[in-house]
Amino acid sequence: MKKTVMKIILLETFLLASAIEKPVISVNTFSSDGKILILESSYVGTAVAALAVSYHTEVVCSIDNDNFTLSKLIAHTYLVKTHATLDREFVSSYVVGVACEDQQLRLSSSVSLNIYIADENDNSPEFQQKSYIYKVPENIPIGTYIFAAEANDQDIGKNGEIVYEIIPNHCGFIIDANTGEVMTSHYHDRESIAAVSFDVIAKDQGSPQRKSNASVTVELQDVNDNKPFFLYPFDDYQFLVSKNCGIGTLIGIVIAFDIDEGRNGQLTFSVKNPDLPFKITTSGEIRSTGDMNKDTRGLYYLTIEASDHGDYSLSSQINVKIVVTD
Ligand SMILES: *[C@@H]1O[C@H](CO)[C@@H](O)[C@H](O)[C@H]1NC(C)=O
Ligand SMILES: *[C@@H]1O[C@H](CO)[C@@H](O)[C@H](O)[C@H]1NC(C)=O
Ligand SMILES: [Ca+2]
Ligand SMILES: [Ca+2]
Ligand SMILES: [Ca+2]
Ligand SMILES: [Ca+2]
Repeated sequence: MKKTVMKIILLETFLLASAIEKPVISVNTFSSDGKILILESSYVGTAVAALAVSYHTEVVCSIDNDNFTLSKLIAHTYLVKTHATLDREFVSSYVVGVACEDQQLRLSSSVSLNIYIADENDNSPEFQQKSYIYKVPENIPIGTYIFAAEANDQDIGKNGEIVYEIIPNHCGFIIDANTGEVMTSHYHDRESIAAVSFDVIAKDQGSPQRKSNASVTVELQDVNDNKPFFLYPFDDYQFLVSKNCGIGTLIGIVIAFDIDEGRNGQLTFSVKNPDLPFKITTSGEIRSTGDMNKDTRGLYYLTIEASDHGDYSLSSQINVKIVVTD
């Protein structure tokens, strides 16, 4: 009698043990390497993995991340689908738990899914500034560094790899395609063009390619690189002055010009023959400083100089004759 009872108990234990297996969840990732990778632009409802669940009676499965849902495809098979739009630049991977519980036996199993969001080229490079203004002296050596245009792209890999260029490419500046460093490639003469404008373009290497631009203006600062020149009169010009004219009489005017800017273009005139009875005013008027009635020479050779006010002053001279008439 005792023996039989033991036997029955053993048999029941054995039966229960085989029935009391937990649900078994196996994951199909749709990829050969077992990794779950989904493009960030995938529409809501895209399946990312399938789960095969084995169980004995009835099972209820749940997912612990509201960016994904679980939907039953057929008996024993569930699909994990996206339930939100994804943005790799915001969240690049998720760890999602799925648990399945056998409803009668109250036994559950769970799996953890690592879902990686694959990058798409959905961001353009962005410049830190939309426009740049720099001032540089004119005629600086070719190859002088001006500034580095810097753009950032939120994407990764080729999608975020930036190559720079300048448009138009013959504006006298070049850009390092990789670093964005802008340098001069010509001499820039302020007297020809006072400011040079161009665009810098940043292109990513994604497909399709995305790009953006920023405008650059380089203003050329004046350097005193031009001598004054005389517009009037020409060299050896002959002015006439009557003997009867008094001190301070206007004998003639000279006109000179300097194409530089500011002090570099402002002029002062002087007579280089201090012993002669003539002077020149700031406005270029040659006037007598002596009484021409007492003149005995009849003819004077005058050297007139125009000098600019640059730090290293430049000057030009002309020679004129003054003939004293009766
Ligand atoms: C769902 O995704 C959003 C970003 O798209 C994130 O802020 C949120 O934390 C995610 N939810 C969970 C439970 O991970
Ligand atoms: C720069 O961008 C503006 C608009 O953002 C566009 O109008 C212009 O044509 C672009 N310039 C170049 C050279 O691509
Ligand atoms: Ca992206
Ligand atoms: Ca990009
Ligand atoms: Ca100049
Ligand atoms: Ca000058």
